[in-house]
Amino acid sequence: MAKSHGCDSCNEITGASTLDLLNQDLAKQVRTAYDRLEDRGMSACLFGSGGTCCKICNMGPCQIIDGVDTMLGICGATADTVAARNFARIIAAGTASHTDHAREMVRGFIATAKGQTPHEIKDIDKLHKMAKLFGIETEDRDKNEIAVELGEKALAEFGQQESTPLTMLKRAPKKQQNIWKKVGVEPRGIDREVVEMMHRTHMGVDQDYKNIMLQGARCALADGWGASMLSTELTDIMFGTPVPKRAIVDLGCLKEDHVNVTVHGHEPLLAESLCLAAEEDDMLELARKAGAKGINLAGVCCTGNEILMRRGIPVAGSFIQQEMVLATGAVEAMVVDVQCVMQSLAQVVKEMHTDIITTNYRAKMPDALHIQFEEHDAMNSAKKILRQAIGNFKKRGNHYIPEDKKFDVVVGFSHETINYMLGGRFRASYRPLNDNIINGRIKGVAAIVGCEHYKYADDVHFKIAKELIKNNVLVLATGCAASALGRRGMMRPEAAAEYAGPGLAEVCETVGIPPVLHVGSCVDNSRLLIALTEMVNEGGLGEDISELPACGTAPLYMSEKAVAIGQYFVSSGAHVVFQNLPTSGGKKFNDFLLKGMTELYGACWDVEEDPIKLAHKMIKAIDEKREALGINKKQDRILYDMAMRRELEGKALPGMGCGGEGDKH
Ligand code: BF8
Repeated sequence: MAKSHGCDSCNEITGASTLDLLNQDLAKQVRTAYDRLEDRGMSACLFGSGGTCCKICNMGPCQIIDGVDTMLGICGATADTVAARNFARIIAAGTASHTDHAREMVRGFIATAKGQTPHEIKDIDKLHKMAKLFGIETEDRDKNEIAVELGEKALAEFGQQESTPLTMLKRAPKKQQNIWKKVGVEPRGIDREVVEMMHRTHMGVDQDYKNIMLQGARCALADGWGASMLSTELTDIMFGTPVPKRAIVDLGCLKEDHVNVTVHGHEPLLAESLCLAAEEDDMLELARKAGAKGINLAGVCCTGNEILMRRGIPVAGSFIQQEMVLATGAVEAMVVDVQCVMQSLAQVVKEMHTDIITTNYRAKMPDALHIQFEEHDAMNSAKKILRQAIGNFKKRGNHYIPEDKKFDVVVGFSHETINYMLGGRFRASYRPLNDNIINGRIKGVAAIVGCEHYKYADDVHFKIAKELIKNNVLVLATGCAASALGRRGMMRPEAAAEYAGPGLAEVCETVGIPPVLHVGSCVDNSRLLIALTEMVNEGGLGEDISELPACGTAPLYMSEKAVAIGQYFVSSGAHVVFQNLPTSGGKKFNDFLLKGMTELYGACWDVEEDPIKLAHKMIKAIDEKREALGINKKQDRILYDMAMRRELEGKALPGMGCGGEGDKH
């Protein structure tokens, strides 16, 4: 392997498609993040990494050293205060990103209900459930009328100023709600919590790290139980709640004889419109005239996860593969909106026929083409984008598609799916999951979520998941972590027999599910909050989330959003392990995150770089909960007898397991 791509021995790159591509002459001409990481030639600043570089006012920047009196901030700020302020601002930025995404989805939802978009209100059942939660009358009312009222009430939650907690908090277990009330962290309005967080971390305001983190928790909760949950649910109502689907992931999903259009970013309004437009006769005719057999849409990052979950559209790549997707030379256009889009993309395609098309006024890029996506004229916007891509097909030059590098996946595990998958369509319930946890077949539930980045090996998610499922822990995955696990074959039902411990394998094989379930995009981590709540409500596993044998990790966190997600899980009672946190420079503050928070929420943060040790920290956390619940006694493994199998098999999903015709949904 050549020295290029920061890949001397390729220790950090193990993904088969990436290695294959980087070995091609075409890709060797492209500068990727691996090259930039190596070329930078300097390690990360210790003050920045430890969270003690303060650049909040212009007296500094001040580098603080904990315990050294001469190295306080000029204002006297201590390492703990500075680390807490910086950490809280990361949460605020992450929350703002999810919030702004969610607001766009709610606006799109209202426009859809008013008939101003090509979409429609699809999931009436969920519409009614959400309407009930918001106190909206549904009887004898048209679905669009209900949806307009729901959308407007949801939109009001962003700007809400009063001290009424956000509506979605009511979905949490009662005890959880009481904890938040007692600690004083119930979010009041979504935007308000971000603004207050930024204010409280301004120079000379909140100087008590514990108090700063009360607002940090409130801000993060406004993300998880507020913005993200609204986004997930309203998007489901509009585009359909995901149900299990077979699909493929990885670079091999690009097609030689099709116009390849990749959709990268986060807000699915654009991607859904492209999906509709790509099926229209005039677009297909245009593609054929250009010499292509059709239009092949493929996703990247979380937009990819959104259309994968709902439509089974393939994911070409996740965060660390975005440059690789382009380096194939086989993509006619990469259409981007907001978040996690690297500025290098336009440079990667400089000598290629590919257009990088920005589509959102909030996110433009030098050297890219901008075609504004107008939600009120969505089809025309989408067609304009597709026309541009089709026009490039004939110009495709040297290219290489690693065609054999793709994996089958089964995706679409919304919390509703998990519900009827294990409980059966006519008796949807988390009971069988809880029972299997109580009887020890399944040790517990782990979430592997969040990003990827270039500083660690690309098989970290895989190693963690393998260790967890070997120990009978059911894994739920979202975001780029989910794509990474899909690329390692962990989302095929057969993965249960290959990797899972006997108890988990037995349950997975009986129901016909993979041992790693794809739950969606990063915003869809809110689905995990609801799944955990359902487990509590089902009974037998404690009264709040902190009592459940459950644990989460974002082992390759890159984005600020991952920290907001981590904090809303911790504040909701779930133990969370990251590879590192930018807080180690403030000892007392760091200890507070890693231990002290437990007193408030029954859960705290944890850090561990080694993937196997990280998995075992998660298993230990799960075992401790089992111990506390009194269900950790060594039990003789009870094999399913025929009657028990028949009982569960009757609940399997169509096309998976042995559900048969009778259980179609
Ligand atoms: O929201 S997992 S790298 S794409 S931030 Fe970004 Fe991280 Fe991927 Fe999606 Ni989430």
